[in-house]
Amino acid sequence: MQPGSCSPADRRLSALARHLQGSSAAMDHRTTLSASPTSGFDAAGSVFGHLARAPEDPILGVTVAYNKDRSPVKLNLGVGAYRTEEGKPLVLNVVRRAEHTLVNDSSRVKEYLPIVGLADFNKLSAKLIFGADSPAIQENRVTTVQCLSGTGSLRVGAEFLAKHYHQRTIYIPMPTWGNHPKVFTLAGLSVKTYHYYDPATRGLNFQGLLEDLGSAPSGAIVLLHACAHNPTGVDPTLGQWAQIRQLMRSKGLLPFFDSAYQGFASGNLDEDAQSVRIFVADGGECLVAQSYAKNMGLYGERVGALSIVCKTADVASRVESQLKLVIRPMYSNPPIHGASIVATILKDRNMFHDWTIELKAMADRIISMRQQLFDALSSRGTPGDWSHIIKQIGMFTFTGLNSEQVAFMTKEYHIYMTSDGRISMAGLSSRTVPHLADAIHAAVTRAV
Ligand code: KET
Repeated sequence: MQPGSCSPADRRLSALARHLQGSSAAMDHRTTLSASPTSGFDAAGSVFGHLARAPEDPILGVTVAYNKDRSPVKLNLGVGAYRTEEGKPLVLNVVRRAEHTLVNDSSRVKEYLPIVGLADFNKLSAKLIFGADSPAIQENRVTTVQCLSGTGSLRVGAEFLAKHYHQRTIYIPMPTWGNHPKVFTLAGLSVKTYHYYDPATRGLNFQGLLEDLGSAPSGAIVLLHACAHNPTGVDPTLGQWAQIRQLMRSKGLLPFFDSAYQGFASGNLDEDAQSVRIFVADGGECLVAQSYAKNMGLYGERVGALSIVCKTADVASRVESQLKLVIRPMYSNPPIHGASIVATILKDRNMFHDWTIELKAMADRIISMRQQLFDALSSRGTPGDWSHIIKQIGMFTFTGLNSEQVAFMTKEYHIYMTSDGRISMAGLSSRTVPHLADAIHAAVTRAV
């Protein structure tokens, strides 16, 4: 497929764009209506009576449905959130320690942070993703702003690009995290897709990716998952990353990395940052959105960062001045607590070390769940090749189960997952693997 030609995914994106435009047009219309004292109200007198009920979010809505289920065997493999072997959410020990340090420090106050957030947090976040010895950091060519987790970082980056970058088209992989097209479209970018996943091999469609990016218009923005691609669990090899970089730089395509899983793919923070570092090493420009939701388990603290690597220190400081104009009217300045936890851990050698151990333990538990699920399906003789369960990496397995099979597993086995067949391996435990394997076996042997 040529980029620009109309694939089903592109058509869905255009429909989303039309829908979003339609709702603002409708809003203008209603503004006019409600100015009249006799219209804009429903029978009960509500000015909002005309609203249709919106569907639940495809990922977070899975948790809503799960919470309503009263079955004792119910299992939530929807949202990408780590659970222990006991199926409980985990607060890392190192996070507890950092919080104690913060609470016991009576010199700490609750003043507003600057618009760009906590200075230490920003510096240390840049080092974490680009490497402590990164020339871009040493040359002050990187501006980093604290944002509301990964999503907020993507949104601020997208708003900045829509306002100041000459190309408004962003290419996202197909498939990708379901929120990507919405974040970018609402920020004012026009979204197109590039081939990424090959359902036949359950691996990377590298040829399709190269062809699509090769025919993208010069200057287009390209969204890349730094590691542990969501939902497929399929990443390019380092050699393939080198080729992607070469192609993108030769065409002047602008990389926008989404790094939501640093440390979760391999268990090693540096290894999982290699894709980003390959791009930064050539001296070119790029954007990176970082999240601490998964790798520090700080989901609800909403802590992340947007970094923009520029050609010169002077450009970077002007970019930062403009980022402040994007952030100030959006949420003024970011919250202090989560960023303080991260900064406390990243700047203390011992705490940093302890974090890497806990992170590796989470990554290893996920890898062991992969093996256990694969073994459980093999021992049941479940039809099909399930080796992708152990080949894919990161938090998710893209099982290949279709939406009917997923619906069957939810109805009959109380197993909750997104309708595209993605399961969060982090939500599994040795205790629940047999139940999931039974459900998959039944779904592929009995369901349509
Ligand atoms: N990028 C990717 C690729 C991603 O999977 C997520 C979250 C985010 C960004 C945003 O994370 P934040 O919490 O804003 O730092 N994904 C999981 C949760 C969600 O959908 O919000 C998920 O896919 O289950």
